[in-house]
Amino acid sequence: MTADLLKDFASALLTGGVRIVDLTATLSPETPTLPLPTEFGWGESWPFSMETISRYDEKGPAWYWNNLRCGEHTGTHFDAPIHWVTGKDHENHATDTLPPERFVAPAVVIDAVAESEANPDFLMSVDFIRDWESRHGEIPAGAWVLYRTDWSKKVGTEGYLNQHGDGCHTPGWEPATVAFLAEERDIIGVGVETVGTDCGQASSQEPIFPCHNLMHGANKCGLASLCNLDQLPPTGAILIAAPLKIREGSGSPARVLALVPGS
Ligand code: 23J
Ligand code: MN
Repeated sequence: MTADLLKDFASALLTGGVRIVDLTATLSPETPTLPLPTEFGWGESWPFSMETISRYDEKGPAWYWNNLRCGEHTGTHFDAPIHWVTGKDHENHATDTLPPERFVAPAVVIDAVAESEANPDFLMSVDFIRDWESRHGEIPAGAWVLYRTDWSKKVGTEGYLNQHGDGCHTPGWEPATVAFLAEERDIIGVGVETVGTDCGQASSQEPIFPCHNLMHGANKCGLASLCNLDQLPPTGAILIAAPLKIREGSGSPARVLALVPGS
């Protein structure tokens, strides 16, 4: 049975019956990193940088390779539960110990493009999710919830971080919504197109950074800086999203792929 399923899957991959959508942004020195408020003395994440060791030259006549440097939470990346203080006592909560079953899972896509365009501080409510469920069915346990804003299309413009004197203005969640998803839907985690899984003004929400606080507190994961969510169906995609196996890592840049029904 299972062997037949994988055989059918292999042929669907070959014939285009299953398509792969890359949800990963290109990592470069221009990749935006999270600007946290500066007034509290909080540490800063290094941006991505790359230094060539050799490129078929005197440092290595037949080989090209680079040294890399970046924060764990740079570009399209995975947040492990250990990332937040509320998740610090879970078992298998870091990049090297998370069960790999979490890395292959179904995804639902909730479209909030119009709302985010009209209001960059849009916060998704529980009612918004319930309305989505009335059209597409209940979010299944063990699924990723992807928050579509088309915000990834703003990368390279001021509008992406949308930073003003009072901080960033990007969409996110009402605290009750992440509590609902974590407790009443038992999802794997949430994925967003913005630089982090919380809204731009999350340092003034209660609790601060509610998505990080409540999701990681419930041993759930996160995905940030996704792109191409506009190419996914509302239900029916399978996500492959795995962090690097960094010992006691809190997260890492990840290659995130979606399998979707093809022709
Ligand atoms: C640390 C503190 C606040 C936030 C974040 C990290 C992230 O967004 C992240 O990448 O995990 S909001
Ligand atoms: Mn992160």
